[in-house]
Amino acid sequence: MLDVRIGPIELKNPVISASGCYGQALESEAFVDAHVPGALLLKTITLHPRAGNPPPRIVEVAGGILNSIGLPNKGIERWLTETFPKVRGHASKLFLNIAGERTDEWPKIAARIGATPGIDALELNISCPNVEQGGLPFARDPETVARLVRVVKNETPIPLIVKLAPESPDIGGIALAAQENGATAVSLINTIRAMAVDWRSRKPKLGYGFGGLSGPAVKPVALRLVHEVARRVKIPVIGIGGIATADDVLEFLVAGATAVQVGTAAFRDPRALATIVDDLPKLLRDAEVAHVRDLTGTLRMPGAR
Ligand code: RRO
Repeated sequence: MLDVRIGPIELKNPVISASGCYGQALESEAFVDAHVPGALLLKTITLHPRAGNPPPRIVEVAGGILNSIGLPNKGIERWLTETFPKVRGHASKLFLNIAGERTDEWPKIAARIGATPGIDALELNISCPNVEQGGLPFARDPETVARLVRVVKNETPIPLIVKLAPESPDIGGIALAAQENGATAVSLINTIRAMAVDWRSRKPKLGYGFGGLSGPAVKPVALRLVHEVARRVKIPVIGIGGIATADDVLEFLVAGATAVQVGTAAFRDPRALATIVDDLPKLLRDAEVAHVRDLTGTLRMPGAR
């Protein structure tokens, strides 16, 4: 009733943890067993170790949170040798989110991962700033994304999911560039650039100054973009953005997603992933839907738009 396919990957259910919201290993295991989601997707790993951004890294705003974490991590070498052995085999499927700061870092990370058994997909975090282009995100330009997917694909046989940024001028064009260069799927949306201000101190509330908005506030934006992208590409679309209930999951599927990621909801309710997975079968039964896949892309749009 719940199993879905993302290219060659079979997921037992369409619910995946969103990058940054479960951990870089099994940090959230006390709340949600890593086998519960269809796949466990971990927080971004870069080529070199990074300290991350100054605190505060997260602030609450109406309808969600802002974050500016800044990719703190030990780098791919230490993640593979120290962390991965503790995670391997503990999840139904394991997806790793990766990012480079310059174009040549991406294939280096991919080459280090190679064909490592136990990593089922790589999610390319193209929202990250490209230091070679003055900090503009890789996600801005279809040619840059096309090249990135090609060079990563040259180094690893692991399926690639390209995580799209909501602010790309032509998100459908970026998705097509990913598809045409061998991506297995696209996921969207990453957070929306935003800020919170403390007027008394005249300071931004985040240590970095600005960050990314996520949570219920972004859900309508994400639904619209999932719908737009799903109409442009043939590869599976993974919906992300403010999903907090099983109803939210099914809305994204109807809009065109094959699977979804749940992130910010876990900060409010650490058991959210498990509750959502548990609630799906009853919603489907009540609506007499035999299988989640029967819902994907079934949105009836008024007229031709
Ligand atoms: O680490 C972060 O600050 C961060 C990343 Br890499 C991302 O892709 N999205 C986000 O909201 N925060």
